[in-house]
Amino acid sequence: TAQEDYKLWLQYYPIENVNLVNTYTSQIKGITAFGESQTIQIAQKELQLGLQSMLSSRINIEKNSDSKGLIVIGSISNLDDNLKQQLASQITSINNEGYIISSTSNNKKLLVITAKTDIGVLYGVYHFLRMIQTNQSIDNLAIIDSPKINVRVLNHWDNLNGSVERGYAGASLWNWQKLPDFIDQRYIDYARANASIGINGTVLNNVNANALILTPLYLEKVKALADAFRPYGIKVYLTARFSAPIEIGKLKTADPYDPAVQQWWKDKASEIYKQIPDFGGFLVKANSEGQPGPQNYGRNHVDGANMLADALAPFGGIVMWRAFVYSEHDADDRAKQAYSEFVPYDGKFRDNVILQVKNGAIDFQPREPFHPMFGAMPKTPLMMEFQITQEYLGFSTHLVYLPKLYQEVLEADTYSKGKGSTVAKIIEGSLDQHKLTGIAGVANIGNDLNWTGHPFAQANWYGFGRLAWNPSLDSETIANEWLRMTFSNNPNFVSPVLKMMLDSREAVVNYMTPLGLHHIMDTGHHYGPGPWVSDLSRPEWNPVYYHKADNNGIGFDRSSTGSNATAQYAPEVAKQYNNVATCPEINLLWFHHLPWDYKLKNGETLWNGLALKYQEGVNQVTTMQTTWEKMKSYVDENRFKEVQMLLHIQQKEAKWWRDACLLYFQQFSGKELPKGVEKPV
Ligand code: GCW
Repeated sequence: TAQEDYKLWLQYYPIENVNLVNTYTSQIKGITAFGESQTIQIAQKELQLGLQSMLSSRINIEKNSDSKGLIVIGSISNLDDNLKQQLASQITSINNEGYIISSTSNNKKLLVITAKTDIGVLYGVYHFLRMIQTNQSIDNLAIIDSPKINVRVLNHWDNLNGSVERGYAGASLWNWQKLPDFIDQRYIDYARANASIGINGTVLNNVNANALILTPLYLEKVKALADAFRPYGIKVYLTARFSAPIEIGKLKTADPYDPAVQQWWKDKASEIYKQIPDFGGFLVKANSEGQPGPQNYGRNHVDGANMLADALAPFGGIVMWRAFVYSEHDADDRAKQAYSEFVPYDGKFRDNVILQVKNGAIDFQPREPFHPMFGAMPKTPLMMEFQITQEYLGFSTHLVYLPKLYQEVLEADTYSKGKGSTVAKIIEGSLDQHKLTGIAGVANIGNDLNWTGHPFAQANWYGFGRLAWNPSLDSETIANEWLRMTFSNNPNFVSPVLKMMLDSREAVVNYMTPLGLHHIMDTGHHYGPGPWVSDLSRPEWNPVYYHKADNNGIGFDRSSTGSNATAQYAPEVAKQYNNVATCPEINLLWFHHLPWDYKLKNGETLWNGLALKYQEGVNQVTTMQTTWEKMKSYVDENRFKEVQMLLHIQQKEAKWWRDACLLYFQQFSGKELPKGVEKPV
């Protein structure tokens, strides 16, 4: 039923294996919770709900921890002295959001879930439930875990009128008209889902910002949401429109050097914190795609970001200043602009500023090499911005498992401090010793019954959260747990569908933009192919700018003989990308313009290889369909049919992509399609 869609990965299906149920029920005799907070009450309720549902039996709440086989939850300071002592040494190794799940060695055989804070306990409870959901053993547990990144936020590109920029799952969740007095149950369910994967912040509104969100009328509504989310460990952040002092403050300017402007932001911050004492801070898109910013007044990003940072600092707030900027003035290579604009300011930002950098230098493509800013600003904290919503990857119509993409970027080696300087280590702050660390995911959530439009797009929200907690997790592990929690533990289901998910990312790359091609989606909406588009007023809006196909060949020369964007990487990386022989073929046409008869590593010509990749993408989607057809007996009817229909569309559209791109590029290559590639009809 539609209700199953709604429950996301928190289905808590009854465990089918009777032996396993017996083992668990012999180990779990009840729950004791220490502490009074709402968070502890939520943790207790969730644990009871989950266990009762999965074990199909009643789980009692006990007042004390005297009897055998109890699950004891509570932050360390609330536990009894005996337990406190037992766990004293372990507790020092976690941070404020971390937790410990530990079986006691005494004959009571208690299972203790504890932490420094109640939020940590809630995270521990979700970890424990996940273990049961995925049918793992709970014998002799000694789990110690902490998030590796501090700020783990969703970015909602939600407008105040209820629309969602690049949102494909219905309208915004936030009902501004009914807030503050009406708290939709959906807000609670949203917070719960986020808490279950460790997301601890949410930016409620679009980076293309409307200043009205900062007016008293809206702040009251924002406060209501913050109050609803707080027990789940989720802080609220807002986007700050740089020109707000003019638009809602009646000032003549928003110049960051103007004392009246500075004061306006200080007053605004204190007004916000009066209502929301744990307000997270501001996210800012400035001087990008028409948004106002400090450059309008001849100032720079540092001036703008630091002014806002100074306003928030007394209250502990942060500024997430986006690095996604590009202008028509310097359009020889859009990929170079963010680096050029920001790297000179390394070390100049306040301590409570973090730069939010997209994973690649162009824009959330199916595949991009990692953004050269990672590793290039060691004195400035950088946070990652991933897109969970599939703007360039088939909206919520195509099944694409994104954690595969995220993992590829996180594992990329920047060489900024020699081999092993991965992007993950930079955003964890471990490479350059930063205390402020963060990761953002542009949400794919809307008010669709199933939250994300495509049932499998839920995995992208889930996977983002899991990687935000621990960027070293493997995307396969994440897909495996998500499938078990969301659908079934049956190996006949899990293993083929797991493979389908893991292959889906490469499939979309193959049928849309193989071998390093990028940004050839039809313009504006970015859905479907449009490599021919060339008539838009700004050069870098046109797909032809990115593929540069002509009779001589195809690809964007960003090597030292071209735009020299490669020079923005560490020498080791630049050298690898510059040389066509060492440049990974997955990035080939990102960095090189090559003749149609250039020989690929497999011996095929570039033209044939490209055509074969497009065909491979189509074939992969066909395989996904075949896999899914066999899964009918493991999945509820609604989700089975939805995915079946969506895969059917994806298959049609994979062919559309192949045919459109190959017919278009063929005009330049002047060559026949190789054997194995279906002729367009
Ligand atoms: O990917 C592009 C989108 C814009 C978006 C912009 C950004 C919010 O096409 O819709 O605006 O990036 O990230 O700022």
